[in-house]
Amino acid sequence: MTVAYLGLGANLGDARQTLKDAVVCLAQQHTIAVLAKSSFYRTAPIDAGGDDYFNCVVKLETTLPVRHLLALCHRIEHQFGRERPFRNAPRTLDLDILLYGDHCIDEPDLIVPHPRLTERAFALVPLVEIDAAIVIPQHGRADALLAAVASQRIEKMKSPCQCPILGALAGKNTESSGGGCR
Ligand code: PH2
Ligand code: MG
Ligand code: MG
Repeated sequence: MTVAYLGLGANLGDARQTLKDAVVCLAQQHTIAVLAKSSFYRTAPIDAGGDDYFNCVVKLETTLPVRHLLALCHRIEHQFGRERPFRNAPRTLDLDILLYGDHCIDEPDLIVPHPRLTERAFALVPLVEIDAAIVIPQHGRADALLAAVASQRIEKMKSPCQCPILGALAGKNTESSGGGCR
């Protein structure tokens, strides 16, 4: 079992609903246990155009090797209608592996910790919300990096979980949320 952290982002379509459904979809996977989910945040696009993003971070435990987890992320993005017309194009759903245990991977198509994690408030802030003392391999404590990204606009949503998503996560029940894998 490995503890991993995924960053979720969306800025096309009903982005907030998509994030809710995507978290339920992750929780429905037999190979994954969702341990925690951050608040949802409305964030300014960084190095990207389009509307504001909604972002959150999910902490999970998985039996999947990292390559299988990456393939699962791509499959779920596809199920949620992800298209890739150009780099950093607006997207219905982006699922990034931020951390995978304390592994450091540097391969052409997979870099872990995520190479831009330390520079982005939309990933760091929800990560620290979940685990205040988390350490990013090769970088140190994540909370020590927050000051450097303080100029990036990020707004915590008041009640991201008014929907029955927490119940859905607890019981792995899709009926109550109407969400989950598409
Ligand atoms: N993702 C990007 C590029 N820029 N900006 C915000 N606010 N949120 C994102 O998730 C995001 C971004 C590339 O994946
Ligand atoms: Mg991304
Ligand atoms: Mg991505």
